[in-house]
Amino acid sequence: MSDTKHPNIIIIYADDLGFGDVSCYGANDIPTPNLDKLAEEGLKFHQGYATAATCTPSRYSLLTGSYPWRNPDAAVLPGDAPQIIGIRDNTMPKMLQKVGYRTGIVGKWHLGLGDGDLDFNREIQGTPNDVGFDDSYIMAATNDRVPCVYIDNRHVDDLDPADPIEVTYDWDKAFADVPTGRHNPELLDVMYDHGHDGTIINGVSRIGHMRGGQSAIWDDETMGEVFADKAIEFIERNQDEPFFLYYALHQPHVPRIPNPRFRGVTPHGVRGDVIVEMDWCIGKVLDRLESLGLKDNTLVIFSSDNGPVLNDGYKDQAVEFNGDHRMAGPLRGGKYSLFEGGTRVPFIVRWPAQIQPGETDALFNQVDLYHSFAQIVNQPLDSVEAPDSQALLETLTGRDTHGRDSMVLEGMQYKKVFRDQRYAYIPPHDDDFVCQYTGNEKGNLSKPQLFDLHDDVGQVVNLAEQMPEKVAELEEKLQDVINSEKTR
Ligand code: NG6
Ligand code: CA
Repeated sequence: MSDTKHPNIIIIYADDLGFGDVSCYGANDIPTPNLDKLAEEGLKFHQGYATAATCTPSRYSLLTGSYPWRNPDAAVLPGDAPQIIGIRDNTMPKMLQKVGYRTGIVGKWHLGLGDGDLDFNREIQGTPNDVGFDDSYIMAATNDRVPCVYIDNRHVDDLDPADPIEVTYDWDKAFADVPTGRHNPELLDVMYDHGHDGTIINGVSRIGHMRGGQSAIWDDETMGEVFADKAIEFIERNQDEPFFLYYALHQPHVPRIPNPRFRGVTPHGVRGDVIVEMDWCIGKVLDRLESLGLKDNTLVIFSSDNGPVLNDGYKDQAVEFNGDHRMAGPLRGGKYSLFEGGTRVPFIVRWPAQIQPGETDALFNQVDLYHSFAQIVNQPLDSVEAPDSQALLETLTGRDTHGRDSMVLEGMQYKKVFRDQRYAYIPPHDDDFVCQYTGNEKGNLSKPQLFDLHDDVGQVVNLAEQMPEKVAELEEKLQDVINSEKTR
């Protein structure tokens, strides 16, 4: 049984959901009643951050307690990439296993699989099960990448051995007999825009190529429900012991393919519709938690892996239907961005037994969950464990309203921002200001940028020339973190 030293823990993690994308964070015409209820019953953070503005790096940090740029492999991965968390590495679920938790992941993984010779037709070595999860039911990478199949622990679910799966990300090795978006656009339900012109699965071309595995191919329209049901099964199976569930939703990442009953429920086309679908899935899981009598002593955390984007590879009319919806709320930038919209995301924490409902301005980063959970279960961390994770249980539970003094955030490809309690400092970076594919502002400039977030949360006025001492101070602090030993 759980007790307040061993509450159940559920991390609900959206994919590409922006700071302003749910109704409790200001999206008035995207109804998210289940998240609104979670926010009413819990603590709503105004300054909760993902560690990076893309997926793999943020997920890496969440689970390892280490900044992603410390690991050169922590970049957005293809679906056949080797696992980037080593089997001997410390992870949040391993730490919880040590104190008796049952651990599970359902949904998006995107941290690689296998150890270099990945074969989807065999038992896979190098899965979430090898880095701390007792149970896993996942997609390998993203819903726009092959292989488009679910993986149940170490096996592709529903695979017919007579129809093996082959996967490649190399156009030179593409399967001549398999239709692609590039060569067979007449077969598409949704036209690709950039990069997503490989194998056509369910009328949608993906990044990469796959052949075979027909019985195992997922149905995009039911994916939300499949993951919600698997999450519920995990909770039901483990209701009598403390459990940790990492429930990683695929919404609202592209391709956005809502279940038909959610089509048209918002004025914002498929992007709005899949956010409402996401909220419904979360409600289904949280309702079951409540009906099992587990709500009071379960710590539920809701957040997102990075900021929002409209056109991320398909002409799905997200751009046309966005209207005046502000995906990142008052923040500048979105996915891929060094500006606040890249990493500041919805962050809600509910634990009725221990947390008073309310709101907080405290600075909190998802990388801190590891150490903060260790505080709850009273598990000491060794000297190299979760090196960037701060012990912020008091902040997480609302008793402290300050949080971190500072943190390093990542835009793309290890490019960094230094954030203290008041300022965001973006060093000079030699790269594009605007992302050529998505139109999102990545925010790179050849000169330093400094923003006062107290007075200018939208990051309009660059103070760097006016405040050279502040720039120098924050640059030095950034270098200190970069050069610090990877120990605590
Ligand atoms: C990018 C893809 C984008 C998306 C992203 C991963 C192109 C041009 N863009 O490389 O569509 O798949 O990777 O998203 O291919 S994430 O949320 O998993 O980081
Ligand atoms: Ca993402």
